[in-house]
Amino acid sequence: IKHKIDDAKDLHDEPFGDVVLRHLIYSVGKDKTHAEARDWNVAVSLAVRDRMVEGWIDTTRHVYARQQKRVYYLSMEFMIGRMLEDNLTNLGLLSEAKEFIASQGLDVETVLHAEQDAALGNGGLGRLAACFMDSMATTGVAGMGYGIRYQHGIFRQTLEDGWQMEEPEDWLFEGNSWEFRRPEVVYEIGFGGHVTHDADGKATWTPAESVQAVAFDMPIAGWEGDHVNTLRLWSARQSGMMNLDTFNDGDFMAAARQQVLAETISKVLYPGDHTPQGRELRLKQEVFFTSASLQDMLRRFFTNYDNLDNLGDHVAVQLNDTHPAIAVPELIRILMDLHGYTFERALEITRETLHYTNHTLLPEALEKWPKDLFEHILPRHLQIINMIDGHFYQEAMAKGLDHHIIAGIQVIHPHQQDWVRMGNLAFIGSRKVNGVSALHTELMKQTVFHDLHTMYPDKIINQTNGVTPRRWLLECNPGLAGLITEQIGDGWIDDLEQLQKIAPLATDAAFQKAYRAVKSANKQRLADMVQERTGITLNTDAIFDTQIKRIHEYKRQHMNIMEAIALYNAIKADPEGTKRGAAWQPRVKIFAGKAAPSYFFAKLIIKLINDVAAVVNNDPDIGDKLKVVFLPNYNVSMAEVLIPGSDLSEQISTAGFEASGTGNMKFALNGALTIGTLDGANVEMLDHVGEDNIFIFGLKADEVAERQHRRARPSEVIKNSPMLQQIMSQLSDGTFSDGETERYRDFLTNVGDHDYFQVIPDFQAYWDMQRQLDGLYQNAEAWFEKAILNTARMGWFSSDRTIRSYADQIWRAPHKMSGT
Ligand code: 26V
Repeated sequence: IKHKIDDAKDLHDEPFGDVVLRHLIYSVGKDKTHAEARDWNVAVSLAVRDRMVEGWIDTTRHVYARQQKRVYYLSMEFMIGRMLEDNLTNLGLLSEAKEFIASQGLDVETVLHAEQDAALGNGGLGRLAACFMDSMATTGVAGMGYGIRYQHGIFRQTLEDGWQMEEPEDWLFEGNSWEFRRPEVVYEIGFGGHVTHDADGKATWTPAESVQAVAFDMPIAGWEGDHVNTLRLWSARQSGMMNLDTFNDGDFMAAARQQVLAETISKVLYPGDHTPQGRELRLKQEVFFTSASLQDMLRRFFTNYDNLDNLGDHVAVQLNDTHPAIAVPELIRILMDLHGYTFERALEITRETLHYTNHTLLPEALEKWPKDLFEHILPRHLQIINMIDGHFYQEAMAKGLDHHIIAGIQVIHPHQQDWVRMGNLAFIGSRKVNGVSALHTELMKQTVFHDLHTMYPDKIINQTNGVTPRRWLLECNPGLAGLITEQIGDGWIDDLEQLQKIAPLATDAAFQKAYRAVKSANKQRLADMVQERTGITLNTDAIFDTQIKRIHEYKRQHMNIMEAIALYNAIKADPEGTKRGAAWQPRVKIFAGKAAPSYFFAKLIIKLINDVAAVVNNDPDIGDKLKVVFLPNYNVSMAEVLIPGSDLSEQISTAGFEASGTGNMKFALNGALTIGTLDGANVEMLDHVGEDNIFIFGLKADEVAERQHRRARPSEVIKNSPMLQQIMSQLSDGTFSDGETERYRDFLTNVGDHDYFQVIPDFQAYWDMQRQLDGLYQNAEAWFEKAILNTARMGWFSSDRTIRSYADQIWRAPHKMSGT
């Protein structure tokens, strides 16, 4: 790749190592003898960044010159992880950089990993946004991500006596080599105040307070570094200078206080994922980044066009869940109050421009704000929402909908005026609304958005999630990536369906051997990490059985740990397996994930996992046959070790509750077999890998819904299951709680009496499938044939495919075809 930037010296002629050394001295300010790993990491990062800048400026020029349609991805969360290896990879500099680092007598891993994860998200939604940034750049979409530059990302999880503790995270402490501060890009964001109308009815909103949003940009290079997009994150600062009058009065503290208050807005990420917290600060965060982003994109729009009539032809905005849904009234407000459009026309333009992705059907995760709070912070926006509701009512009447039905889907229910419902707002204000897997999209139509779907039958479409093969195969699993490239060349990296070409090798003895060797090495790397972080020694001949994701009842980590208890009991009762007539297949159960700080039951599940681990791992009767591991502080970097090193992937959510899942895709791509329910994207993985190669069990979504509807109780099932009875009595008799009988009381009530998430009715099928997998694992050829077929058939789950599909079906935006 060569770009022509007039005033830039041709950096490609300077050896990469020389650039690194120059940065070490002149940017970091250290010489070789004093530089530490982090200093080298910064120097290498700055050297890569230099090369990215050329493509970045070039891309900006091209997009501008061609007036290419722009796509804006608005997301409260970006779960990026480390960036150095990603950027080195996409720029084609990885081996050069590694050689140079080694030539300086340094440990390559230590230098590359001396970077804090950018963990500006909670889980799946934020990680998807990060994969999308990579894929938009790779597929040549003129895409820009907009979010918040949180000073503190998701909390650091530690364990104290097996209980989760939270500590603040401070990713920016050592600086961020990737960002460019843009002090000239700054917007005012208003809150509160009042609205006046002039004689013509034109509204003027006078906010009572305002803060400034300052831009920080990070370049996002696609595969081969040609196309470089921007992730623009907003940081909050006090509007105007510190109040000088106050300052001169000597009340410095009062002035400083104002500053702290303003900066609070981008201070910290909300750590809940599906547990809502209706906090004023969170609403302000949403308004803050959405308004800044809209102002910024319109400023850019006006450098090309002189009116907003055809905004939707040139700009597509994607709302990542409802968090930026305030974009609907905000864009209408800008169009009406600042540019003189009528309400009807403003709504039309908005509905040509905005699109909304839904990521969960869980009722408690659907955002709604108290109307009073909303009115207090956003008086003009509330007026506009009322206009939207009025207009929507007419539209719905015209389509023959019943008054009561309409009430149920308006933004504000006319008879229960206490809530502003953001899902309805996003739906009504958008051109397209999408779910993230086929099943989830179907359930959206049938349940939460049923009546809105009847009214706009073409609005909801599916866009099944995907993952970037650069981070989630090429970088995290260099052994497997190398093996694949040896066989089929490297075209798969940006055309993942080419992996099909390795399918014929699934039964090839030499290929199997090489594939197994890669898996063994990855398991060893994982075992080393576990040893280092927990002191537990793992037997790498065991099945590495891994469940990594946020801790939540619907994801059913508790079903998994109950299965571990049952297995422990079975091994205790028959240590050599003589009674069952077969030796036990050794197994390691690995868990990692964070619980929302206020979610007591999820924290109790973590405690239970650790309690079970303490008993099982120290029982001499068990030895290597079973180990239970909980790895604290799960993050993207940890996933990059866990996923390639696992044999079995746990995707066991209650059917109908996991919108898609993306971890499921990463594991299968890296050759782990899936044990899972017919939920989310598992359903489509089954279609692609074939039923012989995925291990599906349990109730289907409609069966779950039916049982939940009639409040079916688990007692009957427990009565007929000695296995479950033993688990339940051990949880109440203190077997796993040092004799303390109260600790798992809430657990027993939740699962034993109500069991909303259907752990009990699914348990036997889950156990049976696990034992079937034990048997399969003992036939290595059969197991690895399936593993290889998983890798070969997961190509469709590349986020490049997802992004091209959004570009074609939603954004109507140009992109590069695959493999070109
Ligand atoms: C909801 C809330 C509620 C208010 C407090 C803060 C907060 C933060 C995030 C959310 C939405 C969480 C939804 C989510 O992460 N969904 C996940 O999205 C993934 C990408 O589409 C998908 O693979 C997972 O199945 C889905 O759970």
